Amino acid sequence: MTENFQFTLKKTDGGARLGEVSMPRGAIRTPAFMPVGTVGTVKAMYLDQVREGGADIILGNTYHLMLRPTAERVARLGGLHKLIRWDGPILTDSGGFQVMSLSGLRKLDEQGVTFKSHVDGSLHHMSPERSIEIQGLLDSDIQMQLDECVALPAEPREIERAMEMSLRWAERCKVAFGNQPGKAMFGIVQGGDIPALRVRSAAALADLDLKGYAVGGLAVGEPQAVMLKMLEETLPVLPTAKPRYLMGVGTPEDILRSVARGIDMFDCVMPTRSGRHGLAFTRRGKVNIRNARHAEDMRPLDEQSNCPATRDYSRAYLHHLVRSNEALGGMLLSWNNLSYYQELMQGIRKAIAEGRFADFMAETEAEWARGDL
Ligand code: PRF
Repeated sequence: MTENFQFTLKKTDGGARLGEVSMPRGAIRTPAFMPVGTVGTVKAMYLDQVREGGADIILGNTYHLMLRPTAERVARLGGLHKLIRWDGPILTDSGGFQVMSLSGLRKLDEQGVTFKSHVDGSLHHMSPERSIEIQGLLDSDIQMQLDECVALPAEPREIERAMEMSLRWAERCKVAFGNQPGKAMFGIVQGGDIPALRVRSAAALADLDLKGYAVGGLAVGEPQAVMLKMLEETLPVLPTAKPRYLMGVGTPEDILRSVARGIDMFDCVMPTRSGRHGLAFTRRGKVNIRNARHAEDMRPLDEQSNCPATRDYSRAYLHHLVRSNEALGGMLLSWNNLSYYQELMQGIRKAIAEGRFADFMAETEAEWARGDL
């Protein structure tokens, strides 16, 4: 742990990078997967389980928390860490992306975004400065610039306009954030599926000399091959000495392939959300526990796992719980899934350290392809 925010690149193996972010609240081993705790809870999980599973950092959302319980209330209560009982680092997303996907009526212009709350219909305005102010009230350790993410496919003119505005917002967020040695504000590369725009965005953000960089605007409707191509265009333009975070991604396969191209941090609702819907991620690929073939199967999902949800509970019971819409079903499958994701990240880090990431990736994908046990 250090007083300053610091990134150490320890080793590279092909495009893959092994590193560590250190900051006052703890260290983040990279490549890292950050479980999503949108409203101050990683849904259906105790934070002790999240920590024990191997998470060094979790995510929170400005959009949700500003509406309820409100950033000011969180600040009065002593900050997000104290409120939710997580003493490690927390990264908060800036709000723009969630406004676009969740709120009703919204208007976006140079000043920011005006939107209607999905909670009570009230009207709110968020500027780049207000987003940073809220993230500060939450006491977030890694704050994200306000940006505009355009869903794909989109018109090139529209992608360019949003990317240029996001760059101007990055500058405003940098000023609003100021100098906070133990914390960081990351810029977000936009530019849709257009290589030249991605390069321009990454180069302009690199000039701002931020503490880290996210790649946004991907996994928003384009094929995986396009996403990977955009990473190949973008990452060489970003400084190697700063962490790179791919926002909202993804499947275990997306993660492996993005690590291979130089991504250090990921977040995604997939392990928890799909767990609550009965989908289990395992060493042998995806398993839909609702399927009738599990109804009388007393074997666990994977007896070789260290996670109790994976190793100790029968498929028959998980099947019954999920089919009965019981809360415990979602809890056990979220636990299984987050454990699997963290086990994957641990395997990735070990493989890079040993200089055999390409082999690890091939072996892991081959295991998934063999299908369920
Ligand atoms: N911007 C922000 N948050 C995000 C995204 C983005 O582009 C994405 C896109 N995959 C997920 N979360 N601010």
